Amino acid sequence: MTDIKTYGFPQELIPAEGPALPARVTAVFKGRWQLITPEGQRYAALKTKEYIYDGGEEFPTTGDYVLALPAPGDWQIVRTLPRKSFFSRLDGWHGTEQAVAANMDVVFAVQSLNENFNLKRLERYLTLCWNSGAKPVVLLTKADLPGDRGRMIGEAESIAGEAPVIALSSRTGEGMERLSPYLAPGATAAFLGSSGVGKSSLINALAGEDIMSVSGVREYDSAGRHTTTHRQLLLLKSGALVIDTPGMRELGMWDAGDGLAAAFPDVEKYLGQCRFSDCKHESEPGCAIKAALESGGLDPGRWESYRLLNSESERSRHAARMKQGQPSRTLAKARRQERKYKGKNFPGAY
Ligand SMILES: Nc1nc2c(ncn2[C@@H]2O[C@H](COP(=O)(O)OP(=O)(O)OP(=O)(O)O)[C@@H](O)[C@H]2O)c(=O)[nH]1
Ligand SMILES: [Mg+2]
Ligand SMILES: [Zn+2]
Repeated sequence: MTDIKTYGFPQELIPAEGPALPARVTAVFKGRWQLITPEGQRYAALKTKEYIYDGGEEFPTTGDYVLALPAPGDWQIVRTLPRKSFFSRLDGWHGTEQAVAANMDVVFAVQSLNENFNLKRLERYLTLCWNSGAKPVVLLTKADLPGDRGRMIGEAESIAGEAPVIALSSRTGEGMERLSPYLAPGATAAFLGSSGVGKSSLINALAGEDIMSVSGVREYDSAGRHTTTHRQLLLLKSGALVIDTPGMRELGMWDAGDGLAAAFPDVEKYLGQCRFSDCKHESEPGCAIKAALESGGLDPGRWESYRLLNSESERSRHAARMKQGQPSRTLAKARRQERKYKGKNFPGAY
């Protein structure tokens, strides 16, 4: 018997009686879900009726809590339970939302202290991280490499807002202890960032053994190799759960929701202050943004980033509306409500 709660499964979502059992998605392959269940690791498919014909259930992703019907072969997933957090990005090819991970307490936005370091990309990650509902933390890896790490750390801190910035090295162990507050038993942390920044190396260092394969090539040509090929949730001996993810080539903005305001408090504080409520912040009189830019209260680079991410987010919101035939506001609200499942009564028995 596996105690599903050691995998972070909340007590209040455990059904009082069967036939469906509680499970957590540890990986997703083509049409096949890897689960940790009370009976150990199992594989499952989605039950067509609930997911396709009735279409009411959200497709589960790595980290999701689900209910599944046991079977001698593949189990059947019948329900995706409400999420406390959810990270998604734009699937640029299909113009749709791509789920990355669910039910994280912390999301580590990982960059390395070399040529991978990029503030604009970090702003993009932080926006989506804040919107996920999990706590974002910036990890700057490979602190052992020579280079101007002081400058890079300072720059990252200047845009990170409330998100802590941690410089560390899985090679020397420097800074690794600063991760422990985020890795309590039962807590889930996802590692997100470009290929080659050292996400799997960090997980191996935390695990104290090589549980994920790591690119063997040297740093300078390691970028873009994509050593990790699928998202995987792992239980560390310490009791924490980590989600390793393949490096993302690009991080397209999905509807950033509340994420923009959280990632850009320095911009947000001026919004709504303009004389005209529909101010485009271009040449209108009484524009608070323009005034803040002129007085130096608002950094022009930050304003530019905000505008870009906001317009990308608007575009995704519009695309979502067209696709789903319902206002995205409703979707956003539904998602917010989903997050607030805590303490609510869930019809356990399937
Ligand atoms: N110098 C140094 N190199 C590191 C450190 N951590 C990882 N590396 C190297 O960086 C390369 C990439 O590491 P990975 O852990 O595979 O990177 P990843 O982020 O998991 O990459 P993907 O799985 O492709 O997304 C490997 O050659 C590691 O040896 C570190 O702290 N210092
Ligand atoms: Mg990896
Ligand atoms: Zn304005």
